[in-house]
Amino acid sequence: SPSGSAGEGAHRSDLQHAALSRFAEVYAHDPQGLWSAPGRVNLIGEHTDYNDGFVFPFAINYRTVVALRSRDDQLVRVASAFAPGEVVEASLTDLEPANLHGWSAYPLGVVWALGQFGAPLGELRGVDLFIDSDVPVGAGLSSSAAIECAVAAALTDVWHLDFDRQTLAKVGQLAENKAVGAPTGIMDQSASMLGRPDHGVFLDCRSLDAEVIELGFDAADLELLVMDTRVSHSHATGGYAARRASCEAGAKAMDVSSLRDLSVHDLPRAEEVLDDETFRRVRHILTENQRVLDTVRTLREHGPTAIGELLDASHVSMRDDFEISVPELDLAVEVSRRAGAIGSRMTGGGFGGAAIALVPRARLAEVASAVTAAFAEASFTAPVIFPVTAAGGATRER
Ligand code: GAF
Repeated sequence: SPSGSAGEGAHRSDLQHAALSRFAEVYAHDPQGLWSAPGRVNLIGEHTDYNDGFVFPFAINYRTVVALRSRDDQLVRVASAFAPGEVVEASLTDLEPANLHGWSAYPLGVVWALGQFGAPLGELRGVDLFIDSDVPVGAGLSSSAAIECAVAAALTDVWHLDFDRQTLAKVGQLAENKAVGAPTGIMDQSASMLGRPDHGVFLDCRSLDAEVIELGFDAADLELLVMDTRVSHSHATGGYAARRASCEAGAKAMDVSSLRDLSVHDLPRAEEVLDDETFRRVRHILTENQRVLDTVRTLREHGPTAIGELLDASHVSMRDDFEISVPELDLAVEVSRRAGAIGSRMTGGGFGGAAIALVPRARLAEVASAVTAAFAEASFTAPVIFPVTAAGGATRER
């Protein structure tokens, strides 16, 4: 469970040791190596990724670890701390997305997706895998991308595949889209592959050009607080896909291949052409793309204390135009702001999950207790509130 940034090194090594010993228990031999990949927080740029737009997430100090050992045959066996006692077996040569279910669809989906990107699965040796994670599940922090990226990084190493990090992000996305069945974009896997300590990943989802940009929260005495509402979301169900469909319909009605071809200057025409609901969906995307660019520029020119209003405006746009917020997220945002956050917004796909608040260190305790108290007052499930720091991307740990 979330333990904050304090003692991250010690905590990270605890998670690794647990995975190493659980691997040995399950498979009766030691793993040959250990890999990890982080979850992410999106600072700004929501639902813009599948519209070929801009995003600005960062990898966080919560990770998924994968212990692995090669086999002499073509079996892939996967076990995980999420499903104690269960070992799922598949053959490298007959993996099909339609046959993958439950938690094992994530790792096995990645194996299949590597094959789709050209890995010669028929010529490779199988593996035993064990997966553990401290990325909160269902909180909108991309626990699924963390699994996909950790598995993709591990397999790429042991199979000596020549894939760069952007390609591995696409492999993870393909697994998510086809094996898990969530029609998500490229943001989460990109953040998990490309993250760097104290940096955000500014990504153009059309060209896939990525630039890491210093966040400087620590130097400015700011903390990024995650407020997990405990309202569980799933992107494999209705709302996310419906928003994606609205965006596609909006682009079509505006006669462009994607909303990236439009900017805020096209809003007057969009308002004439589109029905009210589609117009509001499109307005969110066009203004959000602009806010990502403004955030990156503001951060560079004036530092992180100056980006608060952009975070606030992003939340309002998601709440009113894109309509993906829930009362718990709105409350967390509103109360954290009143208690001293300089900016606050829901993060991730929406319909639950977490909000983030950028908070002066001196106000941290006050913000957390105000939000907790407001949730109790509203009879909402108690939120889980913890700071995160920007961490490095997928890597071999040992
Ligand atoms: C989820 C998806 F996985 C991302 O691709 C992105 O669309 C995000 O929701 C919304 O910005 O995390």
